[in-house]
Parts: sequence; structure tokens; C-alpha cells
Amino acid sequence: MTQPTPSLDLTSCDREPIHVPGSIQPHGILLALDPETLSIYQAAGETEGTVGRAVDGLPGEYAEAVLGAQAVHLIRSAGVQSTEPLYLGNIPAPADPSRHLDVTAHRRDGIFILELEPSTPHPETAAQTLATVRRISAELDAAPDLARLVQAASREFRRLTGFDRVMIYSFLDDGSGAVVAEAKADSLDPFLNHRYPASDIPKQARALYLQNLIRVIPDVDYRPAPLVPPLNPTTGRPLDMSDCSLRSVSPIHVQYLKNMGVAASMSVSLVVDGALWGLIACHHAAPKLVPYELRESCKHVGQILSQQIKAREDAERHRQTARLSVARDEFLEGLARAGSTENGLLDAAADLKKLIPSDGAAVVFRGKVSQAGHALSEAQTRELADRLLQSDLSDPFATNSLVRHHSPAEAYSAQASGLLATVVSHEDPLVLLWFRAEHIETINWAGNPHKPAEPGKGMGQLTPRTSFETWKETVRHQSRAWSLAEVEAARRLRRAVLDLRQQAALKELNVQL
Ligand code: BLA
Repeated sequence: MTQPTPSLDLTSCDREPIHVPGSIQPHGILLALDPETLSIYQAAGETEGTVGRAVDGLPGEYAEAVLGAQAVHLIRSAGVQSTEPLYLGNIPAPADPSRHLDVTAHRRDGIFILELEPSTPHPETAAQTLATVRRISAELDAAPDLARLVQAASREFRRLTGFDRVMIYSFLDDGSGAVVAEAKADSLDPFLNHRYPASDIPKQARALYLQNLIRVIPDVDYRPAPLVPPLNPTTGRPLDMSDCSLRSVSPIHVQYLKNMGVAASMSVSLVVDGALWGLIACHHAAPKLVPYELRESCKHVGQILSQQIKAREDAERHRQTARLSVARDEFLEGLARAGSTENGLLDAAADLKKLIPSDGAAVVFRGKVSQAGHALSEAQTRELADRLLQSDLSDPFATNSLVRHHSPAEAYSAQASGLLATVVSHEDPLVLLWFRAEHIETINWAGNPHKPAEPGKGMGQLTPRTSFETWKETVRHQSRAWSLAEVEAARRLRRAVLDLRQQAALKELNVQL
């Protein structure tokens, strides 16, 4: 008898409420306090070794009795109001004054959340830290293009943090991601250019990482330390730990890292134009604590890198827009000289092809087809134009895989897997089309992307894949993508041709009058 294959519901990954895990990673301690009286609502972590008190004895106590007057002075004088954690300074650990603790605090839902974690044993001076960050910033600034920028960033970030492997991970439109740069210890196998499915970093995690820019897992073998009591007595709800750096992470992700042979991880968000562009993802083969001070530098470098990525992308877009606009002006001048008549337009296919980088172009005007380059038969082009005239697809219409929208396109996908088109006029049917040839791509997935997880022990539970062996996928019927600037050029051209035709029509009317 064959076993039914359990169907995997990967959307359950997106539903795991990672902001309310009810526990912390035990390299520090967390206290949730009444913001006015500083009495403790909830506590978590190895409080015995840090403050000399068992965790279940802490709720109901006042912060002063537990942490001492110096800590309370820091808290009171900072007047923390924000949801973003603020660094208050460091204090000697009450249970062992030879160790120092970094104290950070933030507010959430009217609760004052205090996190205490081990400080850097030998803190740098501000001047040293600034010098390091300035040097990194100069290195990034000097990179001539995006590829060399991310390469320099991975190298500099590894030098700054000492992780075994530092990757620049970039998200694609479908939520999957690729390692676009990597700096690593020689003994490790490269992950460079590997692709990972969207479910590896589920939606709610990506949303959280847009808000909270850094996260660390110093030891994947940690035992989560539960909050005591589990629910916050004032709200009756679990504590929202979105902004806590000690937040216990998803057990599925912990298993994922173990499957990869990773003992400690850190990731820093790269945010460009308000969207999560990618992550600086770091791995270490042994446990590794990244203290607050170094995390601040990492966050800052992450922000500098994000700005640099934006600058490079904007510059490339501007360069393209400028090139396209010169080409458009030339094209329109030619058209104006030809009188924007039927003949003028039908003669323009070759110039149209030059206007936007493409392998073929066509003008379909009142059912007549003219084309240039590596294009389809007239009948195929006419059919495609009719389809565009009849449909309510967006205009301009741009796709790098036409077969997904128009099945007859399979017959000519070698010449035209990509289409950019604009319907200039429905009334006096005029359609402009650009084609791009098929670009067969081989993707190196890290493990089988169709099986990113396997059924876990419990009902509805999942466990991440165990093999990250390269799984090659050949992608057919796809062209190079049309850039935003190219789509915008098609939109502007439509407008200009429409204006030209209206002017010509007016002129004709004047002559007749
Ligand atoms: C989180 N997944 C993450 C994070 C990364 C990845 C970087 C952020 C946490 C961290 O910094 O470690 C994924 N790590 C990667 C990838 C590479 C890497 C792609 O180094 C590539 C080199 N994960 C799964 C499946 C699920 C899942 C099947 O594989 C869900 C069923 C979930 N991943 C998952 C969850 C988180 C996560 C829930 C959030 C962890 C948290 O912040 O609590």
C-alpha cells in the first residue's frame, strides 16, 4: 500500500506569531516594568547569576531593590518613551560586580521593557568606533558599481564582526532570495549565487525585519527562558517582543540553522525606499555573542550600505532614463518629419527597436504590421496586438515571460519571451511592441525549492529541509526583465505619439478649413 503524501502547508510558516514567543534567549535578562513605579510585571532569563534572585521571585518587586540605585537613576533620567530601544549605559551585575551589563529600554503597549546583557569586556572609545565606521564607509563609497559595492560590504562586515561567513542576501520580486556577495573562511563551501525559496524567510519575519533592523542568535543550542508569568498582568496578553533583542526566535528557524551546520547567526536589514531589499546574513560555526556596542556599529554599517545601494540604483535609473529620453527625442523628430502618417509610423519599426534595447520591435497600425529585428510572423504579431487591444492589461504592458499571459506565445518564445507593449490608440488602432529573446537561466537552488520543508513531528508542524545540496533548475520561456526606466520610456512615448497625431489631425483640419 502506498502512503498518502502529506501535503505541506507552507502558509503556516507565515502565521507563526514570532513577535510573541513568550520567552527569551538566555544570554541576557528581560524585565517588563510599570513605567511609573518601576515595579516588575514579568521577568525572564538567568536572573540568579545576574541579579542574584530566582526569576519567579521577581514579579511584584521594584527595580531598585533588584538592580540597585544606579540602574534606576539611569532609567529615570533617560525618560524613555519610544518603541525603539534606547541605550541607557552599563552597570555592574548585582550578583557579580566584576561583570558589566549593557542596559537598553523601550516602551510597548504602555509597558516599560528593560533588557540587560553582557557588555563588551574591553569597550572601544567612541573615536575608535567612529574611525572604523568611517573607514568602512569610505571603502563602500569607493566601490565603482553595485556588484563591487556588495562584495566590499561582505568583506568589511566580516572584518568588523569576525563571523566565519558574511553574505549579502538580496530579495527578488517573488520573495525568493540570492546570495549576491560573500566573504567567508577558506574552509567553508561557497553559498555565493545560491537561490533560496521565499518560505525560508516568511512574510511576518520580513515585515518585522523592516521595523527591527538587527537580530542575533548567539547560540542555536540555547534553551528558551520563559517569561514569568507568561501573560502580562496589566494587558492580560503575551508581551509583544517585536523590538526586543533577546526575543526567542522561531524553533523552525533554529532547526534550519542547525541543518546548515551553523551555531550562531546575526542578520542586519537592508532597507531601500521603505522596502526590505535584503539582509547582511552572518554565520558562525561556534557560538558567538555580539555585544550591544558592536551591534550598533553593524546597524550603522547596514544603514550606510542601504543608502549606497539606493544611490547606485538611482544613478543607474537616471543614466538609463537620460539615454532613453535622448533616443525618444530622435525617434519623435523622425516621426514628425515623416508627418506621423500611416507610412511614417509603419516605417518606424527599425527606429523603434533602437529606442529601447530589444531583439525585435513592431508597429501595428490599423491592422497593418511592420517589424524589425528578430520578431514573429506578421500574423502572430497582429494576433498579439489584437489581444492587447481587446484586453484590460496594464498599459504599458511589460512581461519577461509572455507565455504566462498568452499561450500562443509558446510557439515563438525563442524570439520573444519578453514583451513590452503600449496601445497608443484603441479608436484608430495603433500598438507599439518590443520583444526580447529567450534567455535560458540556470538557477542553483540551495536544496530542492519544491520541498523547502518536511512534515514535522506534531500535527501541522514543519521541519526545514535537511539538504542544501545544489538543486539546478533551468528556467525557459523567460527573457531579461524590462527595467522601470524602460517601461516608463514606453509610457512617455505613447503620450508623445498621441500628441503628435493630434497635432497632425489639427493641422489637417486647418488646411481643410
Ligand atoms: C528567519 N530565515 C530567517 C532569517 C534568515 C533566514 C536569515 C533571519 C534570522 C537570522 O538572522 O538568522 C534564512 N539564512 C536564511 C537564508 C540564508 C541564511 C535563506 O543564511 C541563506 C544563506 N524557515 C524555513 C521554513 C520556515 C522558516 C520552511 O526554512 C517556516 C516553516 C521560518 N525563518 C523562519 C522563521 C524565521 C526565519 C519563522 C523568523 C525567525 C525569528 O526572527 O524569530
